[in-house]
Amino acid sequence: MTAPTTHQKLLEWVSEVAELTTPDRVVWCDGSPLEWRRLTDKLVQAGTLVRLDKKPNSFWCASDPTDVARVEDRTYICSADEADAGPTNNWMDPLDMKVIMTEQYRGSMAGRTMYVIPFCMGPLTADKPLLGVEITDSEYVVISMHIMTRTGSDALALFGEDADFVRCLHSVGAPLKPGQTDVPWPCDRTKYISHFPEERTIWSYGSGYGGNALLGKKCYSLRIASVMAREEGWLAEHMLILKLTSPHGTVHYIAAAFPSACGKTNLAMLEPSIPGWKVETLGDDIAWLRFGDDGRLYAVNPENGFFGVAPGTGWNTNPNAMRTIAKGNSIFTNVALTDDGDVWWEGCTDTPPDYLTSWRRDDWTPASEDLSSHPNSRYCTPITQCPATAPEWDDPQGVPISAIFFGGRRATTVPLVTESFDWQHGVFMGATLSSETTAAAAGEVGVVRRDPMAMLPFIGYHAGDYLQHWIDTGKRADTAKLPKIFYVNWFRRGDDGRFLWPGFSENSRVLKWAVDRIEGHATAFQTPIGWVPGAKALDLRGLDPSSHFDIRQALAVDHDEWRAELPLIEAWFATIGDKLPTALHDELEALRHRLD
Ligand code: SAT
Ligand code: MN
Repeated sequence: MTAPTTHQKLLEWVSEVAELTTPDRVVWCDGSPLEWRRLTDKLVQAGTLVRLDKKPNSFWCASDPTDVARVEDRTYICSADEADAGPTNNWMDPLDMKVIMTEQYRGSMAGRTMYVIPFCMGPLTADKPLLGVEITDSEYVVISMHIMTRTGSDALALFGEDADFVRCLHSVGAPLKPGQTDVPWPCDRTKYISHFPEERTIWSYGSGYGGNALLGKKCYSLRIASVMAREEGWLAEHMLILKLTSPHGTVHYIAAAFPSACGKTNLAMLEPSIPGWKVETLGDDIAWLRFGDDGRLYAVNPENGFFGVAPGTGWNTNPNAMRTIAKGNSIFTNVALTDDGDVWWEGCTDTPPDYLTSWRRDDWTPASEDLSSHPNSRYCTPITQCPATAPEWDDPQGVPISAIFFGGRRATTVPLVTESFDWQHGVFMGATLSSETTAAAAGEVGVVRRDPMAMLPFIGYHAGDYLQHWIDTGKRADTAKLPKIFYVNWFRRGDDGRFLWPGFSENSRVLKWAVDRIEGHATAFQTPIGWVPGAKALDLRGLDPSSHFDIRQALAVDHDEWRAELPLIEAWFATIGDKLPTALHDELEALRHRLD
């Protein structure tokens, strides 16, 4: 096949990789519906995908049971200098890593097709489109990239003769000997997800799943982009972007950072419970924030689809996600398959079907002990299909952000909502963000860990430098034009373990309070940790007063709990080391002082 480009460096890189990995053939992807058809047919034949009867152009997929989430312990930032990776990333010398991985890649695509996927993160019409090319031996990756990025000929047209692009090399690491039959989900026991920030290069080996393999997502749009953003004076963040319209037609855009699987997608597509208010979505996972000519921060979603956690997504928790996937053109990975060719997962409907094929490909009935779907199972679906998508989601200028929300999953201590005193205090809130771990990453579930700006696994450089960059970003701007920063916790529980706040669509009441604060017509109490509303300041009309929720307790600032939090924050700051911004140390001392 002749290459559809005259970009010399790209051509050279493609032949170098082909020489190393020895695929049977090289295919340049054009991103067309025909290509989708060809590859999905091939995957159905291979047993990787099952075509769904009940959703048009949609597929069920079960991964190898060992390849189900991002592998943070196998994820490396290979900066030239170890000090640039910092204590929160795994580091290896780039040359050493390349020696190891070159041997892994040698012959790794034998018996397979090597696909070259040109793609663009963010609108194709951007002034300076951010381009990438993923080379992969996985058809599943190609079709997922169709959904998650702007891919194919339209993207390749932007490369010209010599445009810069991020090199993303991926192999599942499962070469086939002549005549050897393939497995439905090829992968290798050994895995590496390596980033070379100075070279804007990503090398991924051994996994076919999600953020390990769809390299435009976390690897490029967060880890590599965060390095670019620091150099160029912008922010690449793990944030949803939503548009909130009041009954009077006033519009505010909000960006919000939560660790994986804390309800970010649900918030992005929220259906407000308060009459007259409207939420539209511009993105559910990643935001690139740049200053506009007017001095405000503008957000762009670099992605083109949603890669959402399936379990817990249902008509009562996220009807817009359900409507989006009902339109088809979607891939479902590690959920359960129904007898009549549909998908199901825990929380999809109230009552499970009588019989399912589980994500492990086993027979499953409601009496089964195991879950039908993996807790990190996913739907992958185009953003354009979401009825709640805002028309301006693809605007290359992005949208001006009024508020930034940080949130985590905490059973205690952290109130439903707190407004920061100022930008620096807001950065402190983000820097000390903590959450109980979920199934989105391999490892133990339910442990409280610090997760600065929900970026801990995604900062492509030293966490201390990253926090300093946040502080500096505030200094570069006119304070009045900066977004206000809020800290939320939908997950606080009472002594008896019950949730204190109903969450989901009721979270619109918190959004409303936040924009009312921005517009200067909502009250709050000054507390040691920031501005916190009294129960009367929240619009609670229509909320069942006899419900078992306890708004007062959800909003309470317990000084003892916060005093107990101080040494935990101190210990977390100590792990960042010398590069912790003095401003954040000052904020901690100021908090201690206010609690005395
Ligand atoms: O696997 S992904 O990194 O794409 C999803 C997530 O962890 O949020
Ligand atoms: Mn995420």
